Amino acid sequence: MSAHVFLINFRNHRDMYPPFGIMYVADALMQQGHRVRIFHETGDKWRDVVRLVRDERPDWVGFSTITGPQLRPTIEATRAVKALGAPTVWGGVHATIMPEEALKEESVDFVIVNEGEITAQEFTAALLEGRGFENVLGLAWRDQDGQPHINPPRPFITNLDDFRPRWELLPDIPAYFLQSGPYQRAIPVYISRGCPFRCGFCYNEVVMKRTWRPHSQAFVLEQVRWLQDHYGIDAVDYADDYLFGRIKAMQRMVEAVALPWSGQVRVQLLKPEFVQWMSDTGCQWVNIGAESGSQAVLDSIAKDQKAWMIEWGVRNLAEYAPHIEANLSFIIGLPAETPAERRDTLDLIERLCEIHPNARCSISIYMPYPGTPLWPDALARGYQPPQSQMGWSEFDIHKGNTPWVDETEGRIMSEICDILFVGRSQGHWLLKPYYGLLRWRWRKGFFKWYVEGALKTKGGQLVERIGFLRALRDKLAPRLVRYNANTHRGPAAEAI
Ligand code: B12
Ligand code: SF4
Repeated sequence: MSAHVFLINFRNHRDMYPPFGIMYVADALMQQGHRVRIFHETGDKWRDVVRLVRDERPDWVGFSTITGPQLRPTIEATRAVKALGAPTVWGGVHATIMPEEALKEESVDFVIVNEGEITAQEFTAALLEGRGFENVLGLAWRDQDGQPHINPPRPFITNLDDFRPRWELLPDIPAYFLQSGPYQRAIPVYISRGCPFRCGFCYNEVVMKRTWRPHSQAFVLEQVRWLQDHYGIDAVDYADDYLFGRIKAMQRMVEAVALPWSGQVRVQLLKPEFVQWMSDTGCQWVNIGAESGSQAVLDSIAKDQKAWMIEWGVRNLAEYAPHIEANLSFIIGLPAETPAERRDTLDLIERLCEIHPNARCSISIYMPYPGTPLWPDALARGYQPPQSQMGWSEFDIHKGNTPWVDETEGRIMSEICDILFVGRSQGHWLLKPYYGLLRWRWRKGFFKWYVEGALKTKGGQLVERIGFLRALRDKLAPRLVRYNANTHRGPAAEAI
């Protein structure tokens, strides 16, 4: 008996990363002869997907979930699919960290917890054969009386190579190309799972249990060569949580792939010799979880990193491989952070951007996730988790999510950081006073009465409504402002 399955991942308009989770689950199902369709759509397209469910009547419909705004279209679509009578299944990190909560959303029939490949196979078999679900490891479900059941967890897949991401199910692979330095056809690949570290805010300790598993070199090479032969990719972006889970082995992997690359590194790796190796092997950019400029905050989240190393690592990059772009991410509003420690982070961001012309520093506002090591602390400090799945969709790393970060100030801080230190926008002399004001705010840590932001939003809305003003803006904005188009994929007006 074979099933017809829809797997759906809603994305926001700026994110164009292949939906690896459902690409792997699709492979597991296809290996067993099932028919699978993948949808990777922006949230506003959810009705179109539901229309196809009505027309094609799949045996079950699966949704990939991440905590935050992406949940809203996921919930809308799940409700509509459920109303059509198709069984609904949630998977992905969000559903994994709160399966019982997810089942409280009445439209969710099943949750596949953690790695989905084998659980999806066994679940499909049980569904088609009309068997009970109690023996499917890693499945959460409701019985006929509506009682939730969380089955025992499924052990991790021992050989990652047993499953491969089904690229051929994506309708438009070139849509996932990124720019990587001078290379225009870089594509994300995913070659390991997990991370050996234990950062207190991260999903890794609770979901991946600090394990780290790579694909074999032969597997990675086969995938990359296929993408080269069929789509002419000219660089890769290693999308892994932590690329260098085993340093020497992964260096050999990068050398064997022999394509310009980007990926995650921790600052302690950035010794001169390592930076030289990165440069020699064609590294174009790196993502670095810097998190905080304060040692006390880093210790409170078990980052296992010295604060001075952030500046030291970025200095080494600037000295030995200045063409490598460093994307450093920071978290504001971690539970133990004092105002002075927040100041340390804001100051550090400014210094890093002075040290390295190719450093981009972004901030996220802390969001507590259930099960993460910091969760009990967040609750103890008065954080009240949302009571519904729609409530979790309000989470947003660009605004305050906890009682100790004001929602609006978080948003303002995030926007100013984006303009000054991610886009590194620079303006025509006419815009100088405006940028000066933003910089003053940053130095003073003053994120109230954001009049210039409100004026910009109102002005932007007006311009958007009037045809000739819109055309004028599109013509003038690129001349008035210089910004990093790679990090600011939106229109020029968003970078000002
Ligand atoms: C690449 C990546 C992105 C990409 C693309 C994400 C995508 N298309 O899914 C981009 C850059 C767009 C991105 C954005 C964000 N991300 Co992100 N991202 C990742 C990263 C590094 C890899 C995701 C991935 O491809 N994994 C590989 C696959 C194989 O694993 P998987 O997705 O977990 O899938 C497996 C299982 O979960 C399950 N499964 C997944 N989906 C489904 C669906 C069904 C039906 C079934 C049965 C099973 C199943 O089976 C899969 C195979 O075993 C993860 C960390 C990680 N390692 O997972 C963070 C991660 C998922 N991201 C995270 C976050 C917070 C975000 C953002 C909210 C951050 C932001 N900038 O706002 C946004 C949200 C984007 C959105 N769509 O709303 C968090 C999520 C935490 C949470 N509580 O949900 C993570 C875990 C990072 C972290 N360390 O905390 N992200
Ligand atoms: S190093 Fe990155 S992926 Fe690993 S636990 Fe820390 S935040 Fe998570």
